[in-house]
Amino acid sequence: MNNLFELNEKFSMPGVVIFEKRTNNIIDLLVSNRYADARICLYGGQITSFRPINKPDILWMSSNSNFEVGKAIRGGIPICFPWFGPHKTDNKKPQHGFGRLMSWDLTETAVMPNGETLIRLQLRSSEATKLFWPYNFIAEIKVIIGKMLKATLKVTNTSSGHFEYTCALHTYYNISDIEAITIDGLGGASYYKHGEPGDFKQDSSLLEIHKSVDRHYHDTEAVCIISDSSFGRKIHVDKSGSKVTTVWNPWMEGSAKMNDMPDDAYKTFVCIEAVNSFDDTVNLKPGESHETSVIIGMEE
Ligand code: TA6
Repeated sequence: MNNLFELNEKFSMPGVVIFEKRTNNIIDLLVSNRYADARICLYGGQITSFRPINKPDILWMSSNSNFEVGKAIRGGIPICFPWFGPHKTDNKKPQHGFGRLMSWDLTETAVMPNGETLIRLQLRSSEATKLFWPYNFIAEIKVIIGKMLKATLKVTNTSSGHFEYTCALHTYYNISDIEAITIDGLGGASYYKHGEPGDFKQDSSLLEIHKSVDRHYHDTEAVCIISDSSFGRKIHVDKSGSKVTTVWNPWMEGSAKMNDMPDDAYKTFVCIEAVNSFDDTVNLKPGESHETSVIIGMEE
């Protein structure tokens, strides 16, 4: 359903959930409760804003992002599915899969007993998804907006045979200055570098970023903490169902090459991603499901 009138009739909740149309018929769902404000774009099933009351956004959004069918939204929490990164064998297929390039159906909006808001979105296999991937599946994004933001991608195999997929909750965090933050949690973890052979290890307990970084830390389920003294906050990044954590920042040259972000955008975001890929690819038998979650919160 992608009709503003029908969405309002069926899913709006006065004072809590409303809908807003962007250009190109793309619809956003806006949540407001006693803990936070949030915005979710039905295109891509992408959370683009999570703002605890009276605080700067925890998620970063590019001011130059496309909001156009066929193009990815730059910022928030893109859902990479059913593959992470380039397709393994066919470079004509979209980077990071088709999940972020399709409209997701809203299936539920609800207020929880503690005042948190629950939102569910679904993407089911269709002729359109089978152009890219031959399997039957149901993918669901469950979002809980409270003091913390909890986002879960649940994938169920509804095919008659087994399939495997890779995925990521590719979260962009809003920071004051990339050179002023530290990331705690990955000390001692091993990582692959994007596009470079070998296995590396982070010896220091804190990660500081002073050049482009594209690292896939493996065998880690650790909580990461982004300490941002200028913003006077620590962002807690917890996850489950994922053993790979990717850290990405494209730096100056990379930002300048991407026409959907300002040239100096790299200064104000860092991606810390909950990933299933490499040695943590998901294999599902018929009827089985897997859940990949992030739990994001703030300490002052
Ligand atoms: O997750 C890191 C990464 O795969 C990088 O290699 C970088 O390309 C980034 O994602 C962004 O990808 P995108 O397709 O959104 O430009």
